[in-house]
Amino acid sequence: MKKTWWKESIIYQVYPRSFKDSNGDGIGDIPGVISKLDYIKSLGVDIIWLCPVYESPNDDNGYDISNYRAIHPEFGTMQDFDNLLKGVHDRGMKLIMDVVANHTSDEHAWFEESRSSKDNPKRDFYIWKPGKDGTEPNNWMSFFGGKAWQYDEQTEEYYLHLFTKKQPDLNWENPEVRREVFDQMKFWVDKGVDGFRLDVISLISKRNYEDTPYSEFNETIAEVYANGPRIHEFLKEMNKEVLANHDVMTVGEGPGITLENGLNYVGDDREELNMIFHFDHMFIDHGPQGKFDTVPVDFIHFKKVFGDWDKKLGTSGWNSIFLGNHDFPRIVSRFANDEEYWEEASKLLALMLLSMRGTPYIYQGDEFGMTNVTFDTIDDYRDVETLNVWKETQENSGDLDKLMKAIHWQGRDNARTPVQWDDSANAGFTSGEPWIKVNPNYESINAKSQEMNPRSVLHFYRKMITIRKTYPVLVYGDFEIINEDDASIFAYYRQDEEYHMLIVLNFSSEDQSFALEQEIAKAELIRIVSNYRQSNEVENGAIVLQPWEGIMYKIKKTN
Ligand code: TEU
Ligand code: CA
Repeated sequence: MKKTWWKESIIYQVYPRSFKDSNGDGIGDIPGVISKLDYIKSLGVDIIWLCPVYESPNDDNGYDISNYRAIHPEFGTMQDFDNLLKGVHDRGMKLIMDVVANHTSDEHAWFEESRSSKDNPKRDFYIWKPGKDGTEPNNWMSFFGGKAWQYDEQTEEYYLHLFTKKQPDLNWENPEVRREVFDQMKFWVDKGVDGFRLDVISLISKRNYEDTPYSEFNETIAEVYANGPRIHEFLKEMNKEVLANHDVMTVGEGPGITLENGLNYVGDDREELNMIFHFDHMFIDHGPQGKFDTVPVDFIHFKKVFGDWDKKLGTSGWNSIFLGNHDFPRIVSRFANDEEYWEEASKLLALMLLSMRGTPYIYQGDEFGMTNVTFDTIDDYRDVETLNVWKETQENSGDLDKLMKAIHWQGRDNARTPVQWDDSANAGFTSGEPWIKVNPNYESINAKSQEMNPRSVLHFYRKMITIRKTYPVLVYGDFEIINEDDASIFAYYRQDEEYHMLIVLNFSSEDQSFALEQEIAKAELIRIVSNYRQSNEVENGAIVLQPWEGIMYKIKKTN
């Protein structure tokens, strides 16, 4: 297996709008990020992934770009960006940009030209179709509710938008479009950025526009919207035009990428991407009607997702390890316990995230256990996906109480409340009125108080990061799940020529006994780390794990 820096790195994701406000307008900004670079560095992470900071009308918080080469004034100036990049590099870290190239904003100059007339030279930059029998060209649906086609009066045709109607999809079939996208990527490479996170890159090549049969939305994504016929050709072209000859990394966001085709994106011999984010564990609690139709997480399936993907990508490609981001609930609320065992459970997830094979991604605030939020009224929500589903449900006289509960579980704003820096007003995020309310639990959960407590979640993350850097087996070593059918314990080995590690994680609020395999029971086990002050000893070949306890052992090799 080839060894490289991005396999050995730990990535920290910054959603700048919610990170730190420097000028009191209530919106996080680039100078705010700069002011926290020492903090980020102190975690021990290597790379910062910066969510979009480009010019944008903010229909989808910057994932609707109106100018790829300009910084949104609410985030600062290009000079601020240059200072940020320098600050990151001066501290020995790297920075990757978020590229949103499946679609632009409808306020991008290209789209304004494109929609102006059928013979405009930019017409073919987007996907325009005449209606069929007086209605949409086909039955495609938007990820954010409603039809994926918008009728435009001006030229009496429909354009495709897989996300909101203010996010028209680019036509990647057009070589001019690809050249423009690659050119703006080169612009950032020339500035010295160290790579890219590529938004919904699995969707850029479209299938034909006949009606495509679909059933359940999540499956439909893979079969209808993602993995289109020219996807690999486009990615190879991007690699050749932008990435080759630069030491930059890529991670492609891949809704619809499956176990069967994942390696086609990241295989060592493919010359496409370095890593992808697949969604098999992110959609795990989505029911037949999608994310707001929540079903319980099937824990055995959850483990299997990690096992299966490691088998596919672990050695002939590379995996990324993440449990959440700006689109999903807070990880401790979703996969663990944010009440009685909040502290243990937050640490347990750190232990998991940082002991698997693949590059780990930490989302801002998770390093000190930020949780979901439960706003009582829809007026406090900001996310376009949440607001759209609310409106739709209202129009159809659906059950709004039920929906509100689902929003509390699944809404994207759970991850977007401001980072809780301290226990002062607005959690130290802003001196003004924050664009979205702060989670009221900031007085007990915040970075400052944990900074002062050596036993805090925050210090545990630092410890786990140090441990990952100390034992390369945690990066490259084989990953093997031990007790696939255990409904409470996630246990696995990491192993190379030098080391053999055992990780046991109790994902339940009860004591659980874990029986060691015979061979292992005979060996000497050295406890490297645990999230409890006091752990039980191995007795009669078994360990009794306390609620949400996680332990990593080094197994002494005997010859
Ligand atoms: O997300 C893509 C994606 O698949 C999401 O729509 C995801 O399914 C959804 O958020 C789950 O609720 C990316 C960005 O990460 C997201 O913030 C953008 O809104 C979206 O693309 C459109 O650019
Ligand atoms: Ca600001």
